Amino acid sequence: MPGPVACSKIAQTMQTHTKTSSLFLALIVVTALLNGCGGGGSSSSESSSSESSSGGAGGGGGTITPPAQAIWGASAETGNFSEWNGDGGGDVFRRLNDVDVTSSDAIAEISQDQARSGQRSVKFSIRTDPAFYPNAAKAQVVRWNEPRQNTDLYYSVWFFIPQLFDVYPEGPDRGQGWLNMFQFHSVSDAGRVHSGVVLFGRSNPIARTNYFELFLSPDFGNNIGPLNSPVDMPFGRWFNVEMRMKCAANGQGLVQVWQDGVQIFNLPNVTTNQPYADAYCHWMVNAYGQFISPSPTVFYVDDLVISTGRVWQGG
Ligand SMILES: [Ca+2]
Repeated sequence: MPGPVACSKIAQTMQTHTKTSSLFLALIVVTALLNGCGGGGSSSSESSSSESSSGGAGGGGGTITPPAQAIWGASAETGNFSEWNGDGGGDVFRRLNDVDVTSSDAIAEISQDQARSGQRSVKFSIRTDPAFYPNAAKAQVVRWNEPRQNTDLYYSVWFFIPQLFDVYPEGPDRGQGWLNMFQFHSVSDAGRVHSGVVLFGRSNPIARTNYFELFLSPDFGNNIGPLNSPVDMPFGRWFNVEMRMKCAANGQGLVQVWQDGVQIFNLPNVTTNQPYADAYCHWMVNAYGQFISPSPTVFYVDDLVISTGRVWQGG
């Protein structure tokens, strides 16, 4: 953890560069956050920063990442989605059945309801009750620049889920409810798109718990059924999910996932990309689903980082 001098230096750098690009400013902010500088935000950000640095969020040790390894970040403190789409390397989407909408049925917005850093985070809100069927609502942020330039990277997100959610075991057409929260698509310039790797949010209605399920597309020849995390998903506090994702065809890929620094999935030698020279991966964090209670289904994400090395250092 750096001392006040280091944090002061970062703050000076931020002041010097307030007129530079939002992407550069965002990287400085994330660097400051990753170094435990807090940012002078709300009390909630200070408490969560303290929690993460002590390992109290559920395992592991610290969360300090060497700044040189972080190649992109988003703290939502710009008040808009410029960290995502300001450089053309990503975007934000609000959709029903994959058609863009502006209604309250699918919302992705910068919010001050919750914040892990500073005063803002990204809020997702989607309508998911059975009466809304057959619509599938999606609120989503995407980055494609970094995974296209480097096929083996670490992707870190802090989630805040306000309350327990139930994914209905059966919807009105006997279809199962689902909530896609973190995923990679395999995309090609020729227009081939496959949902390759997904973290679904699942619920156990008996135990009253939520947990992640990892899904790898059988379209790529993976003979791996959905895998359930051994760790419950907390609600009412910030928690971290980090995935090392090697985007590769022909069994050369790798998927590792940690929750609050504790490894919950480790799948070497899997296929995560299509076997075409022009195929690459997109990273998406989203509320995307159907048949979920409560509706609207709401959660927040903050302090997202893409890095060439582990973001959570204590796991
Ligand atoms: Ca923030």
